[in-house]
Amino acid sequence: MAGLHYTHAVVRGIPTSLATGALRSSEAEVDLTKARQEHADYVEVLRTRLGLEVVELPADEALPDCVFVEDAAVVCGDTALITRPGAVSRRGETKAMKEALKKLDLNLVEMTDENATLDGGDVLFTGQEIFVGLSKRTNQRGAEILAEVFKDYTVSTVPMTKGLHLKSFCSMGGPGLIIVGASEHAQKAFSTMQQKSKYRYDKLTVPDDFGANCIYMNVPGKGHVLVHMNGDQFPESFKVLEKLKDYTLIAVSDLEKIKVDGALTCISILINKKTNI
Ligand code: CIR
Repeated sequence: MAGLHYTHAVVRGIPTSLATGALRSSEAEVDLTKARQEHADYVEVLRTRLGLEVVELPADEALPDCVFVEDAAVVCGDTALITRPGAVSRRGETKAMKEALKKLDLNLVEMTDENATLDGGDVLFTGQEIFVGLSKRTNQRGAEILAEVFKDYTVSTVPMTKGLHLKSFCSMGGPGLIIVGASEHAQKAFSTMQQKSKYRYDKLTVPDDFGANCIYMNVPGKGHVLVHMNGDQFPESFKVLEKLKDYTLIAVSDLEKIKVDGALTCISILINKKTNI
């Protein structure tokens, strides 16, 4: 499978404004020092354990959610679609992302249609095809533009009834394997994906929806590697993931960013330059 190898990552710093200004569904108070430490540890994992070249963009105080870079662009092969995020307060995040991806020599396409919205967190690339959640942040027009840009792949929509983004409750766990949360809406979304696909996917259900948000990579010399949230956060999901055979499992902490609805995939954009460019 071509798609689940990566060479580069783009991340962004955490502004102080995250604590008070980030969009969120809960009231829990964010400890910025801890959040920054967790983020530094995550970036270190990308660099040293996954062997990625990491581009770090500076935080922007005017953009409280800017650490969640995944939403500002969708990168697949040598093409990057700069999105039009669903939340107006997040639209400014695309500027720095566009410049960073340009420097990486990707072919850039910008979503300029004022009727379209798309957050990268709604986009699940399986290596063979793309699923896009129709959520509070991503609409039909956004999904259509995504399909026009990534013509080499089938793009199927997944209507969402709950949850922030499609990947708030699922992610790739390996070639042909999707990790899915146990909630009714997460399971329903998986069934929709399976019904719309000509491929067969294995499903690994974990008890916690957020616990299903992992980063899978096939790392040269290491094979299957899965970065997942540690046992302090989702002990029951952790137990399920621990059973994955022949995997290198890397546990990281995401406690502070979860308070503002950010999971593990949200805080990096993964790019494959070697094989596709
Ligand atoms: C938001 O509500 O937009 C941010 N507080 C969290 C975004 C998380 N991003 C993602 O799931 N891709």
